Amino acid sequence: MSKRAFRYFAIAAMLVTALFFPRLVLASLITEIEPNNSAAAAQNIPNSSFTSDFVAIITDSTIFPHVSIDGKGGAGSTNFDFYRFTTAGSGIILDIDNNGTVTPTNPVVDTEIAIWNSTGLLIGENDNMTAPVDPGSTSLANSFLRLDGLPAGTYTVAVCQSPDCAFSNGFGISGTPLPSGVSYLLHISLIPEPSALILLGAGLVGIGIRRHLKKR
Ligand SMILES: [Ca+2]
Ligand SMILES: [Ca+2]
Ligand SMILES: [Ca+2]
Ligand SMILES: [Ca+2]
Repeated sequence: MSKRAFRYFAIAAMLVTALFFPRLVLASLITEIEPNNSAAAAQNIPNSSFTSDFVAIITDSTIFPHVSIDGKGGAGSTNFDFYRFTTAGSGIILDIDNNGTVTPTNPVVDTEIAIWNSTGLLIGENDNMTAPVDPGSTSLANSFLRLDGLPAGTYTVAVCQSPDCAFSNGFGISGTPLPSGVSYLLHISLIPEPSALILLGAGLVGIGIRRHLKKR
């Protein structure tokens, strides 16, 4: 193959990949770092990793800053996955997606998730999302949780294998971790304060008016 032909081939391959495997072009993808098996060892997700880039499988991705974590199951009876992040906003969305490949060794990821505030108070948990299946998932067994009206602060999230997980105050968790061979995407979205959304809307309207006036 000539150099030029190879270049065209490489570009075509990239376009096909971007078209059919959108998970590979997630705007902000973080790889899970083990061990993260307890709240004390939670993986810190820095604010700098949240973006507002468009991602089709994330709710209102251009409005809500979001990050995606490429997580994996593993060996061990206490191998839960904990993540921690800080928000100045008023709401949080936690969205588990199958990580693209559903195979015999990576079947539907039947997760359970939980979230605690900075004092260890359990403020939410979910096993299965309610229908319809949200974008990025192929099964209702993927977890999805939206919480609104939260104070700014630091929050801790855990991922566990359904159906025998139990969560409790004080970052308590028991049950079965996700097994080896399973991979998942955890999208975390931060919903801004309503006042910030109004400002954002006003800004967009302003840009629209400026463009309109320029055209005239
Ligand atoms: Ca893991
Ligand atoms: Ca872990
Ligand atoms: Ca999803
Ligand atoms: Ca589930």
